[in-house]
Amino acid sequence: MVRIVEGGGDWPGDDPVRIEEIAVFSHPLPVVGGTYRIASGEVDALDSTLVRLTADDGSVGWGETCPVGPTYQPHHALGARAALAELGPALLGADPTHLRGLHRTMDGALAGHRYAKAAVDVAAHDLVARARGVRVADLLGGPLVDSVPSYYATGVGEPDEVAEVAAAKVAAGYRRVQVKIGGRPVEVDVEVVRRVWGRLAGTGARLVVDGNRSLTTADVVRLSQQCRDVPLVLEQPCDSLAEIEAVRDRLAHPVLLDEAGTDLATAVRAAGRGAVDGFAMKVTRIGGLLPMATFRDVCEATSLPHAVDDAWGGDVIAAACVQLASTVSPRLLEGVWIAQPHIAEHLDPDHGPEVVDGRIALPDGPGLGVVPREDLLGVPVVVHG
Ligand code: 0XW
Ligand code: MG
Repeated sequence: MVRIVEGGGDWPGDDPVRIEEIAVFSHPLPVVGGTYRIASGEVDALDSTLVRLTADDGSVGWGETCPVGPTYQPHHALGARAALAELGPALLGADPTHLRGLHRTMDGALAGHRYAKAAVDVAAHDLVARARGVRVADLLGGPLVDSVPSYYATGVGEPDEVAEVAAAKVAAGYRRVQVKIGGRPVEVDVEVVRRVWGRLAGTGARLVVDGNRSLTTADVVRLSQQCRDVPLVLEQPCDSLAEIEAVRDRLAHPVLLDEAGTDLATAVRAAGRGAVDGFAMKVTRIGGLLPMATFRDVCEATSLPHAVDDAWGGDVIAAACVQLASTVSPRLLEGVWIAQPHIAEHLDPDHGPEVVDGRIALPDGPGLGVVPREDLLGVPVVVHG
């Protein structure tokens, strides 16, 4: 006879624990060094949402979600907090150790809004790992490395200025540079690529050119053809997967899917039919670490490289990215982008992830390896429970 257990943990012998409180915090993250400009818009300060889950056995976990403004993808800060307000009552009493069950509970309370659910998912992973005294990476299959490569993303800028930044970042240890383009005549973007490659060629650094959905299909074909001799990778050059597929035969370069990889199903289908050469996946866009681990395994099964990124955010989401990325086969890991180089402060000043010589160390300690200092966070905007 098969007995279906409601909750009770993912490990035999676990005592069921229940979520007793969900606290939601808003935390401003001003951009260091001025405006960050990408094709979808300009940002000067981001509004991060942090979630603290507390269970009835006293265990605690932290999650975070921070859209990079309201036009990068269909996510925005107030949307995340509205979704969490909707999810809160359903989550009270749920078992945070039953990670799949937690997703079912959230999906039963609210359709979509994966970027808000991701904050709960990350907090639950942190809670479970901390309670067991292991790292989140151990829950996700085990780390393969103790540090992961990062990459530097420039803003949209003038050719010489972007080339200077790219060269400086390679000199600082980055082995991969992502250059943002778009929102202006494609001739300027071609010139950016040429100037940047003029500085990077021979250094061993890899170049990625990210259009953030902005180029027309005609312009991405033009750019790719005019830069045939530059061994770059294109990232999300036009708006949709359909647009990318429409021009892929006419491109001289591989293509990574970013914003249009809206969920696991889209990514699985794109991987299955060979529609793209890899992904720039965000932990929050796909809905958290549980679906991200499945995505990682799909990419490994199909030999597709991918980045492990988030759109923006502080120590909590950065640590979540590093924990997951440490479990990715190094030959397929394109890099881990965290916002730390653009942020003034750490919410966990002692353990906040940092890019050093182009790499990020896997945080020590249980759970995510970071714990936000609550005196830096202030009071929650909402508490359920
Ligand atoms: C470079 N990122 C990971 C950070 C910005 O939010 C945009 C993003 C991207 O690749 O599109
Ligand atoms: Mg991108």
